[in-house]
Amino acid sequence: ADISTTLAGVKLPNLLFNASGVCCQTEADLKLMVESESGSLITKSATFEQRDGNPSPRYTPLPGGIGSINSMGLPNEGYEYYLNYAKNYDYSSKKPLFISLSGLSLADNVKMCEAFVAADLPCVLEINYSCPNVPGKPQMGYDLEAMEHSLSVLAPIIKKPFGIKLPPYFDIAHFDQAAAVFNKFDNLAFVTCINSVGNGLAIDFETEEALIKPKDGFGGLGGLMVLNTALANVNAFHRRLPGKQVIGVGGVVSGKEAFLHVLAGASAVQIGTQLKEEGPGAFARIAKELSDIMVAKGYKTLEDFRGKVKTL
Ligand code: RRO
Repeated sequence: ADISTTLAGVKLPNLLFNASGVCCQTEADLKLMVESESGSLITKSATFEQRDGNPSPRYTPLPGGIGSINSMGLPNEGYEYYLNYAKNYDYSSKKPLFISLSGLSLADNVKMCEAFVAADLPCVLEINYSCPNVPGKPQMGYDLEAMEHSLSVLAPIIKKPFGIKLPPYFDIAHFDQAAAVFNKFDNLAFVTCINSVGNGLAIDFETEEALIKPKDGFGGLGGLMVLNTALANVNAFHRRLPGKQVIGVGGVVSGKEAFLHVLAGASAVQIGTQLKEEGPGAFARIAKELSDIMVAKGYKTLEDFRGKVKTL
């Protein structure tokens, strides 16, 4: 089956790529993504300056394959590293490049966006409004006024189509209010739903210890345990943002969950925890599984079933 897609006006040979943060901090990581069967790749969220992030252990899978917890704390090489990567990227490779930016202030986001715009590259920006793990920095996605102000400054600077990475929302009123903000910005082309479910706590039963060190053990939850929250957010924004696209992320371990994300309305699907655990071979496997599901169900393209979840 044809699992190609178009995002923000750029063609992806298939809808799968990494969730920002996984396999994308260094050039070596990004090389693995380029060599994989992914349809695209996105870089680690960049700040203005390089960061080491939080103390380890700061990521662990959870027992039973239910997911993962992380409090990485935005370790990254600094935006100039990713700008340089973007300048040297082979855009003829058919795999478009996405760049995640997560400035610690609006002023930093302005400076980083201006630098990317000045370079006039065909890469696409995804602004991260949802990192849950920097001590003292609330997730901007939960402060709609601050997010609207940020978008009102950044959208005219970026000018071309761009996207934002959102935290999960859990209330219908919040879906309505957030969508009303996003609909004010014409060049906001896509929303990526969801970032990790913030500030979970994982405890080892035997040792009675938290599983990760930062923030007294609190960290973002990902993987299968967040699938249904992710599907709800994808579908809620797909319904509320006509003319915009949604990237689905959360709980994709096989072709089946990728299929469900598209049914909920996703135009592309990112993979985090499963990529971290399985490695880049996950892309070829999940692409094949999704294609097989489509053939079995009689769907030829993603448009045949995107957003077509049936309600009762
Ligand atoms: O680096 C992190 O701790 C991190 C980030 Br920036 C994010 O957006 N989401 C996440 O789960 N971890």
